[in-house]
Amino acid sequence: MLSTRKLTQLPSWKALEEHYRNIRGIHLRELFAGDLQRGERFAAEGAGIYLDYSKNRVTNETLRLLIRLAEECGLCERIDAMFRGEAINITEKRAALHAALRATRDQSIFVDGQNVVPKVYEVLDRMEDFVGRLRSGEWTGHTGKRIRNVVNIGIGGSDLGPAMAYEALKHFSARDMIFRFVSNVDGTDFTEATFDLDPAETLFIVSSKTFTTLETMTNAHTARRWTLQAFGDDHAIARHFVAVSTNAEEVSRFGIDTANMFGFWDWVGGRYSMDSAIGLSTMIAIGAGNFRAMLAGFHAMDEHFRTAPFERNLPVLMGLLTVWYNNFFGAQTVAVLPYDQYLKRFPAYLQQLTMESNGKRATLDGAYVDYETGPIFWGEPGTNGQHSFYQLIHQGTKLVPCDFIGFCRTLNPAGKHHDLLMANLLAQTEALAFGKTEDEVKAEGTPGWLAPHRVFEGNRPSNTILCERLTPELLGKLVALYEHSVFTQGTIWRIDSFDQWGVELGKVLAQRIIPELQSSDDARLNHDSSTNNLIRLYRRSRK
Ligand code: G6Q
Repeated sequence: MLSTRKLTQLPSWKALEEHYRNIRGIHLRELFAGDLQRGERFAAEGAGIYLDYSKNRVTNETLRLLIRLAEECGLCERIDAMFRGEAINITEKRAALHAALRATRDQSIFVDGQNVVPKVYEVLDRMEDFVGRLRSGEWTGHTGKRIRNVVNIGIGGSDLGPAMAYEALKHFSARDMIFRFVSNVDGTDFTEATFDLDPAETLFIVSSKTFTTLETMTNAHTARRWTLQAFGDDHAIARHFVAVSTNAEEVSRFGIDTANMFGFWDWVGGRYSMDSAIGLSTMIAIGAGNFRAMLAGFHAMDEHFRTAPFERNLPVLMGLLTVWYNNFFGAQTVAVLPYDQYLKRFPAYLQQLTMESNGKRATLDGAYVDYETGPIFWGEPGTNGQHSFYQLIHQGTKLVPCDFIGFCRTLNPAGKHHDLLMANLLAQTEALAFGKTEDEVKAEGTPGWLAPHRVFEGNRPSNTILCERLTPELLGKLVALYEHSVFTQGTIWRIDSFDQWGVELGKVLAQRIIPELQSSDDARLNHDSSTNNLIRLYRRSRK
């Protein structure tokens, strides 16, 4: 039951503080030596994903207290409220109902008294029809040529999910088509994405929930000009542009036929939208059947999160472990290390999901926190990272909890590659946990003066997320795992994980600076001396 006490005054928080003092000096070597079954016991499986969390600095007592913390913070009630469609995004007065996007057709989920599941399926069915026509060649460009290139124009939540999913599921994609993603307002992004494309074979998907975002609308207008330059005919727009948006009026003003607009709803947050119509490019790439399999994967993890007891609930366990290191060990970051080349964009995707959701300091009741909230998420695919930043994780002065993500079966069997890849993943988790003592180093014949440099302290925590194969279904499960872990953390920290006020100020200030860069009236500059000076230098250089 949710306590009204301050987080740091909760009995479980106090108990965790004391428990931390007892455990911080204990090495993972001791924990493993004291329990020969630890590797099997500190593990859980959910929706077909296996989580080994034994290489974390936790005991049974830690888990008991963390779960008590979740209970005292009302996690059960918050999960129910989310799945019931309550307006848990309180600062925007909205539900956070991404789970409805992957509900089964026969489910009923109500927002303001309306069952939203039929609407979700109506859009999915329309997407499927459009994708079928496009992939079969029935939908052609203005000159009758088949569409071979798809360019998604969007940013943030309307870009990162589709871009990540395309890379992650490339193995399943239509190999005779080209997919590009334009997000940055830097003209280079558009230019490089289109320089080798034939306009007659190119479809733009303008993906924007609001259809007013500066970057997306600037790129969309550039795409419009690029298309008109090729055909000199306004009618071409309807064949080469479709939209994904909630704003029909703006879509139509842009010149896109609203029959070719795919909608979603205000209860879908941008960074939680890759499984809505924002995933149109994904569906074109992998086909409707694979897209539905991805949704089924999301749903399976939703069900696991909603129903599994906390001690066996993967998102809850991962969320609580993040809180454990963030708030008690003072860890500042979490490294996400997928050992799969297809997941190269996954850390970037997670950066938005985690940091835009939990990088906040105001609580739900409008007070400021007196504890740390969301850590910095970062990472690179293995094994590349091993040859760069892993040095710091192994021997640096900072504690960096790591999530290792690996697959038992590769999509591209090539000799012994996969065994080498997975051996490296396992070796890294082992090295981080157990390290190498000075005695061991010296026993190898290392001279005394060099020994300190070759010692690995160990006791560096990691999760290992082990999956079968990187399929569309699995990707859905993996994303949902992190979505719900983020929600678990936000619930503990009592913040609204679904708003993003922190992106507003910079946008407003940019609007003021745009005309100032374009004018030469020095007298009108009224910023601080640094900003004024930089604006002047920029103007001078442009002359
Ligand atoms: C995500 C954010 C943000 C948003 C972009 C694009 O949760 O809300 O990243 O997705 O600003 O917004 P539009 O889709 O409205 O263009």
